[in-house]
Amino acid sequence: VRRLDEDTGVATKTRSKTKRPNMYRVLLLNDDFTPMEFVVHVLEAFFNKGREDATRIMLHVHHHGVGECGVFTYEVAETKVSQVMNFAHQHQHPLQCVMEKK
Ligand code: NFA
Repeated sequence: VRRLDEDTGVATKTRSKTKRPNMYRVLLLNDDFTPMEFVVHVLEAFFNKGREDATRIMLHVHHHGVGECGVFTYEVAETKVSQVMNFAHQHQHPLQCVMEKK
């Protein structure tokens, strides 16, 4: 958008301020050891999923190897990944959580 500075008389082309942020998918990866119920709990506790949705996503990961938990801005996605990785490690489960740019 062109803007004219009334004092200096300088016209400048500035960026329109509504810039959409880059978005990141947060993914869970399948493994052979993490209990299904633990994965459902993670989806409920950290991704605000209801029991039905959480179970559907867990089974998708179990059968396809990877599945989406949500889409977030960089900082939020990073926080989710850290929270899940810390929680899984605390419970001695090998569950992996990663993020990827959309
Ligand atoms: N595959 C795991 C099992 O059979 C369950 C699981 C699902 C693990 C989704 C990780 C992610 N116990």
